[in-house]
Amino acid sequence: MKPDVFQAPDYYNIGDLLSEEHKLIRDSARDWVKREVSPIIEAYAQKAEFPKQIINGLASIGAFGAYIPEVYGGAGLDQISYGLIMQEIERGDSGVRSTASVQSSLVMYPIFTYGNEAQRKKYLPKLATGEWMGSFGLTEPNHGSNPAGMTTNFKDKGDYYLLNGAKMWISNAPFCDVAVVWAKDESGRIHGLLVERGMEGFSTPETHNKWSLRASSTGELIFDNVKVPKENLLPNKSGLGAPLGCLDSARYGIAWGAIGAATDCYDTALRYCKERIQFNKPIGQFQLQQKKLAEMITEITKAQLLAWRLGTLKNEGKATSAQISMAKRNNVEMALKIAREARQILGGMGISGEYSIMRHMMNLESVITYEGTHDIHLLITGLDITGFNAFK
Ligand code: TGC
Ligand code: FAD
Repeated sequence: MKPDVFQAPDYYNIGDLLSEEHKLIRDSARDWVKREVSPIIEAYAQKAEFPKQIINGLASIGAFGAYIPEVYGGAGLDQISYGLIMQEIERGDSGVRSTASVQSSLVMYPIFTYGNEAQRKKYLPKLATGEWMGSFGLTEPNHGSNPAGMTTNFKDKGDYYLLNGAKMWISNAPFCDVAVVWAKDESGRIHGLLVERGMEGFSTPETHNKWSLRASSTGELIFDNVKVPKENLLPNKSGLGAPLGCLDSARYGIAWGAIGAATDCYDTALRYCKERIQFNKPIGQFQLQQKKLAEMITEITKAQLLAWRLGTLKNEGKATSAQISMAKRNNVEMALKIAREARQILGGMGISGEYSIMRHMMNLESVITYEGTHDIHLLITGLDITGFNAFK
């Protein structure tokens, strides 16, 4: 892969809206990605392996529990800082951002928000340093967009809960130390359970043959009569709203992350069009290539403003789930379209692993599907503005 010479576009001086602390956090994450992710990521994506050696570095830039209080090992930062960290990581690779999103928003967040003090103290410090890695099991083979239909269940056996069922498409599953698992009790109510590696009957086979998010490890969570200690149930919230609340946090991070992937594709295409000569001119002199680039920077700028405003609403505790859905949906589609256009600007070189564009493009095909598909987010907006539920 070519050396990383990325320069971040900021057409509307959105950087001026950030505090000095935000800029420091963004720049240290950006430097770390240049140093530790860019040189290795293409090789790991090609061999379909998560680069475990970057776990400590991810922890050091605050990627694990950015907004979790310091007393539990988190970085104690605000929501804009969390977004900026996700943006910079996904500039490197969506799969690496996935690992960080899951750890922060889907594992640490529910333990912090729905767990008791003993659970917070036991798990959060280890998750913040990356000593332990987590996964989040909501999706099942027959229940993806409709998690309310899940069949994974547990029975109260007096001293413990007996857990049975299976989850699929689970990021970090093959190497996780603890899984936040959503399952129904005997009355059909959904609860979160903390299932640890090593519990008898718990296995995590890896999912192979992915063309997307190849540098992220994906797998199943299988529960065959797993005896889960009663103290491993998250006590402070139950019902579908509990996992969906975690998704709000992860979807918010993705709205920022997608900007990172888009800016990497745009920056690569902009540089290439000034250097590549055809018909005795740089291809950037042709109007058709300028149209592509002008539209890209316009869409990136709109997405940056959306993410920043959403971040300020989140900091004030005012962001609604529907506002988060709109930003996730818009920004991921924006990034995917930009990746496709940027790939064309590079011609044949666009498909080569010498450049990051094709990897971003393939990754974004997962990002547009997970954490609620593009269509599900449209229906969430539709419900919010009309009051009519078109899911069912
Ligand atoms: P519905 O009846 O609408 O809601 C059930 C309860 O949940 C509440 N609620 C929410 N709470 C918090 N945040 C949200 N975003 C919420 N949306 C709904 C709601 O108020 C209600 O509460 P209560 O107290 O009245 O019971 O539920 P529904 O069954 O009709 O489903 C609605 C729908 C389709 C929007 C929802 O099921 C959905 O979002 N489906 C998409 C599933 C999804 O996103 N799965 C993601 C799996 S995790 C993942 O992909 C990780 S990838 C990680 C990575 O690698 O980065
Ligand atoms: P389906 O729900 O079967 O949807 C298929 C199509 O039907 C989609 O286009 C969808 O939009 C459409 N559709 C569904 N319902 C409706 C409707 N009511 N109206 C109109 N159209 C509809 N899950 C986790 O729990 N944890 C993870 O860590 C995780 N990581 C993932 C990592 C990767 C790489 C991938 C690909 C997925 C991951 N997922 C994870 C699962 C992801 O959240 C689901 O794939 C996603 O929610 C969609 O579910 P599905 O694949 O079953 O598609």
